[in-house]
Amino acid sequence: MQQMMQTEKSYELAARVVPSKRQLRWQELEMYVFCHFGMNTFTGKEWGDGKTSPSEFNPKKLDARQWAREVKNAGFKGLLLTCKHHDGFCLWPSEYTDYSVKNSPYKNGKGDIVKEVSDACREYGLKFGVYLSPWDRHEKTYGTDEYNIYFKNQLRELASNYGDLFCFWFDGACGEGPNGKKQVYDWDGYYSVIRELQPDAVISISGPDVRWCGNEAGKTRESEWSVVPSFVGNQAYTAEHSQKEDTPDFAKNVNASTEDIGSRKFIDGLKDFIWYPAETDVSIRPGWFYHRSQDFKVKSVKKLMNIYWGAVGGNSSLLLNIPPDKNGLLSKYDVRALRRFGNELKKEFSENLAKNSKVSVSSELDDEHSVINIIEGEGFWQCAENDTAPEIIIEFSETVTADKIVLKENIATGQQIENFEVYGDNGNGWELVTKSTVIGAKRICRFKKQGLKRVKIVITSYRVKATLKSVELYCRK
Ligand code: FUL
Repeated sequence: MQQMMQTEKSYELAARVVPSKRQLRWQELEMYVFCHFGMNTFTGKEWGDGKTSPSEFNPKKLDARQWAREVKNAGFKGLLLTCKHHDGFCLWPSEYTDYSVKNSPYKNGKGDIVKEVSDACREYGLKFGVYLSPWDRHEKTYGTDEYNIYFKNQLRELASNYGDLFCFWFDGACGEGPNGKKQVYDWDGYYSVIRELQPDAVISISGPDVRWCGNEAGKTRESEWSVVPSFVGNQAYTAEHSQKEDTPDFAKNVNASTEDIGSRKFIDGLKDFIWYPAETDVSIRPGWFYHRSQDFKVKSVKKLMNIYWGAVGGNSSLLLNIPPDKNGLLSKYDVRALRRFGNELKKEFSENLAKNSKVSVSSELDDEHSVINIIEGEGFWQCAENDTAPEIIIEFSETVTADKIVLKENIATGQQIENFEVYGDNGNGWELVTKSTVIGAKRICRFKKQGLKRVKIVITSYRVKATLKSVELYCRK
C-alpha cells in the first residue's frame, strides 16, 4: 500500500479529489447576482472611508421585490447582497454598531434591508447570500483582537436571522485600521461560526469552498480545473493577490490569474490537491456600485453573453453584479440589459435536441453506468477501465439542426476529462465539428449551425475514469 501510494502520479492523486456536498449544490446554481448597495450608492464612491454620516443613506423607493423579480426572470438562481462594505455601514440594524440603517432616515431608522432583500428572494425562489467585508474602515476596534469578536457577532446575526443562506462572500482586502494597525483576521473563527449556523452555505473567495477566478473583467480560462494544488486555497495567497497587482507567486510562479493552475503538466510533482471551483465575478457596469455617470456604460448583451459562454460554459459559476441606484431600484438601463440577456438565453437554449435520441458507446463500466443515463438525465455513464479513448455516438431519428453542444461530467466522482472532440455526420461521413479541453460541471461548445444525423463524442484523454452526466444539443431560435 505504502509503495503504491508513492508511485502514484500527481494526476492520479488529483483525480481522486471530489467536491463536498455544499460545493456540489452550489455548482448547480450556475449563475447568481451581486447587488452592491450601501453608503457608496449615495456618495458616488467605490470605497467609502467610513466617515459619512448615516443621515446620507436614504433610498426613497427601495423595492427589493423589483430586484428579485428582474433577476429571477433573467434566469439567475440567487442574489448576494453587500450587507457591509469596506466603509463599515450595515444594511441591517446590527446590535453591535450604531453605523447602520437604524440611524439613517430610511424608514425612520426602522428599516432592515437585509430582511427586505432576503424575503424578496424567497418570494421569487432565489437563494440569498451575504457579502460581509472583513475590512472595516469605520469600526474603532478594527486592527485589534476585539474586532474579530465584533465580526463574528455580526456573522452570527446574519447567519441566524435571515433564513438559509447559500453563500458567505469574503474578499481579501485588509487595509490599515484607524489606529494604524493591520488586522489579523481570525478566518478559522469566522468559518466555524458559519459552519455551525449555516452548514450548507459555501464560503467564497477568502474561504475554502469557492475560488476567485483571478480578475474582475469577466475573463475566463480556456481550461478551468476545479481540482487545484492546495496552495491555491491558501488564505494568505488569496489576500495577497485579490487586492494588489498580481505578483509572481511563491510556488510554481503562480498568481491568482495564472492561466494554467490545474493541467497534468502544471501539477506534475505535486501531491496535495483540493476541490476549489472557480467563480467569475464581474459587474454589469464599470464600477461595483451604482453611479449615474455610468448609465451608458452598462454592458451590452453581446458582452454579457460572451462572459456567460466563458464562465458557465467553461466550468466556472457566474456572479454578475447589478447595483441598485439611489432610489433603491435597479435602473432602467440595467433592467433593459438584464431582460435582453434573459431573452437571449431563452433563445439559445429553447429545446434539447438530444432528448429522444439513440445512444451507443465503445464501453461501459457496468449496467449501472450505462450510456443511456446521459440522455435520460439520471445517474451517469462511466467507461470501462481499458478504454483509452471512449466514443459515444448519438443518433437522431430525423436530421436535427444544431449550433451547440453542452456536456457535463459527473463531478461528484471528480473532474477527469482533459480533451475531447465532437464529430458530426449528415450523410457524408464523420467530420470534426468542435473540440475542446476540460469539461467539469459544464462545457458549452458553440459551432457553425449545421444539420446532423449523428454526433460522435471522442474523449481523447482523461485522468483515471471518464464519466459524463449529460449531453445536450441546442440551436438558437
Ligand atoms: C473587492 C472590493 O474591494 C470591491 O469593492 C468589490 O466589493 C469586489 C466584489 O470585491 O474586493
